[in-house]
Amino acid sequence: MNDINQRPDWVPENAGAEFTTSVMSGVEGGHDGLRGQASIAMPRSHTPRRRRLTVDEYVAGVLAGDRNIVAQAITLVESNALAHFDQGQEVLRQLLPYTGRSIRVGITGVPGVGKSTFIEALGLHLCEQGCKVAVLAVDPSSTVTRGSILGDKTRMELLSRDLRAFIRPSPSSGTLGGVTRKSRETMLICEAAGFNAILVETVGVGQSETTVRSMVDFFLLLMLAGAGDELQGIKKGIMELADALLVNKADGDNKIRANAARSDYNRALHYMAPATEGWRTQAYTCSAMSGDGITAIWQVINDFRRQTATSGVFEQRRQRQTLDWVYSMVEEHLRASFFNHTGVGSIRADVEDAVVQGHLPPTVAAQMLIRKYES
Ligand SMILES: Nc1nc2c(ncn2[C@@H]2O[C@H](COP(=O)(O)OP(=O)(O)OP(=O)(O)O)[C@@H](O)[C@H]2O)c(=O)[nH]1
Ligand SMILES: [Mg+2]
Repeated sequence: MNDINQRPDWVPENAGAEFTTSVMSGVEGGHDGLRGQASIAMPRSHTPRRRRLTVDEYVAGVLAGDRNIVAQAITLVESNALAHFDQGQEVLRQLLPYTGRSIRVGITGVPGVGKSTFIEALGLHLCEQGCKVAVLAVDPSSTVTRGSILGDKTRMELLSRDLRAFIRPSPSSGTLGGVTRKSRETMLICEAAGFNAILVETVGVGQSETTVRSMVDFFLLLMLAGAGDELQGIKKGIMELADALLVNKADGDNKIRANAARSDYNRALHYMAPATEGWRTQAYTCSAMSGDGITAIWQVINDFRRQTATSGVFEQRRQRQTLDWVYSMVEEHLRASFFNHTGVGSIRADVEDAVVQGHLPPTVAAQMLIRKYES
C-alpha cells in the first residue's frame, strides 16, 4: 500500500504544478515517535465513496421527509451527468402523486429590497404556525457569480437552523432553461417530502421574474418607498405579473414614505389588468426587519388561495404551467437541434449575408434554413 500514490480529495480545475496531484500513503509504524499509532487509529483503506441510493431508497426517503435524502434526491435531478438523468426522472415519476400539496410563492424585487430578510421573517412565522417551509432560489447567473446563496444562507441564519425549514441554493447551469427545470423539479421533491409552503426567491434582475412567475401560484413583488420606479428598475411589465406589491422597510423614518408609496401604487394598480383572473392586486407595507405586516401579507396569500381554489383558477393555472413547461422544453430542444445542425450551419452565414444585403426576403431565408434542417 505504501508505494501507491492516491489522488487528493480536491484539486482545482487546471491546477498547475503548485498543487499536489497525488498523496502518499502514511508511513507504517509511526514516524512521529508514537509507535504504530497512526496505523492503529486510522483506517488504512480509502473511505469508500457514498453508495448511490436506489430509486426505491430515494423515493422512500423523500416521502419520509428524511432531509439528507431530500438533499441527495435534489442533487440527483440537478446532476448534468447523463447517467443520473434516467434515475432522477424515475424518482420524480414515483414522487409525482405526492406533489402539489403546497402553496408556491414567488418573491421578487430589486437587489437589496429585502427579499432574503423577508423570506426569513415569513419562513419563521410559518414554521411557528406548524408549516414546513422550503426556500428555493432561482438564479440564472449562478454559473457566473457562484455562491450568491452563501450570502443568503447567512442572511437567513435563523431559518436555516430551523429543522422545519429547508433552504436550497439555485442550481448552477449554463442555461436559464436548465435552471428552470431543476428548480421546478426541486420544488416537486420538496412537496413530496411534505413541505407545504414553497418560497422561491428570484436572484438577479431581468431574466428570472417571468421564469419564477411561471412556476408559482402567488407572485409577490417587493418594493421600496421613494426610490422611484425607474431607479428601482421595476418595469411595468413586472408589476403586471404580481399578485401583491409589498413596500418593504416600512419602519423608522421610512414608515410615512412607505405608506405614501403604497397609496401611489394602489392608484397605479387600478389601471392595470390583474395578474390573476378574479383577483385584485393591491399594495401593502411591511418591515421584514421588525416583522410588522408579515402576518397580514400571509393572510392575503391565504385569501388568494381560498378564492382562486373556489373559482378553479388555482388549479387551471397549475395545469397550464405544467403544460407550458413541457412545451418550453420541447422548444428549447428544437432550437438547440436547429442551431447545432451541420447542414444549417453550412449555409447560415451565406443566407444571413443575403438577408442583410437585401437580396433575400426573410421569409424565403427562413424557408431555406428550415428545408435544410428537415432534409
Ligand atoms: N430598515 C430595514 N432594513 C431592511 C429590511 N429588510 C431588509 N433590510 C436590509 O436591507 C438589506 C438587504 O436585504 P436583503 O434581504 O439581503 O435583500 P435582498 O433583496 O435579498 O438582496 P439580494 O439577495 O442581494 O437581491 C440588508 O442590509 C437588510 O438588513 C426592513 O424591513 N427594514
Ligand atoms: Mg437575497
